[in-house]
Amino acid sequence: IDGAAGGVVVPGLASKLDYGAVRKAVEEVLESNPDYDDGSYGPVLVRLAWHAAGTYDKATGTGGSNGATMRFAPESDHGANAGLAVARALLEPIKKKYPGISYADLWTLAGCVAIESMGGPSIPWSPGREDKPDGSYCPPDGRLPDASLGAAHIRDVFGRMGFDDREMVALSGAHTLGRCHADRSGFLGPWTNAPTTFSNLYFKELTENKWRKKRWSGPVQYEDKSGQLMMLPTDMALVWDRKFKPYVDEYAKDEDKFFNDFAAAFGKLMALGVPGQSP
Ligand code: HIF
Repeated sequence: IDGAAGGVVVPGLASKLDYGAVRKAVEEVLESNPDYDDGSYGPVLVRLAWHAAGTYDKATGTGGSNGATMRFAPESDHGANAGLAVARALLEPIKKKYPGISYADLWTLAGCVAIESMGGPSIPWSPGREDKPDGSYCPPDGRLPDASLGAAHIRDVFGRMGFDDREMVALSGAHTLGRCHADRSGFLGPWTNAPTTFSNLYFKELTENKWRKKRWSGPVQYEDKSGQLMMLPTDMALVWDRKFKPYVDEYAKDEDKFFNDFAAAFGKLMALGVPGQSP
């Protein structure tokens, strides 16, 4: 990670920022509340980083993590961002302690640190994001994916950001982390039995477990025989689509390959729209 070690001079700032210290501060909050979900804030920090970045539109160069516009309405109130106030509040004391880091850098760095701390690969990340001053810079609603749709929608949304099929499947492996909350998205439950460990378990569950529609009054989602694990329609689309499926199989078999491809794709996601870093 560029800038991870020692002090780095940030353009426009007189002081040096110790990104190593910021990383350490993030690590310290991850398991600071054993009663939160599965005992780690890691997954919701990964979701914050990705929702900040995933609004990017390659064609117009709008959206993306640069700006940290999710601090403001209307983006903070977009349905897709329900529950992320928890993650933003968690990072507030770190921002106070290290005011030289932008929110946009802090949110994306925190997501990367969370992945690494939960056992994942090291994600390429560089500072350089600047915060926008108000909500007039927010991207329009509807740029983040709708979990009730299928393969065509996944390609629309991630293609708009500039990802190919392999990258889309690699990224999807992040759903090995965390869970769905009825009061945030309407969906319910974790994808794996190890939701605070980064691994290729999501792909193993997708290919080796049996999935059926859950019978309940909530939105369409899939469950395994135990009824404890879940998949979203967009997750099932990866095994139902004949072009996505070979990558799912590959990552289920080869965790090293998944880690390599994931690190590159997630690093690319974090860099979208960032001056000097975006492809
Ligand atoms: Fe998620 N995702 N995601 N996601 N996501 C949820 C939770 C997490 C989609 C929908 C949902 C990605 C892609 C997609 C994480 C990380 C990533 C939830 C549940 C939904 C509905 C929210 C809640 O109720 O709390 C869709 C439709 C995606 C496109 C296919 C990324 C690849 C997998 C880009 C990604 O990195 C993480 C982590 C969580 C868990 C959050 C938590 O609080 O535990």
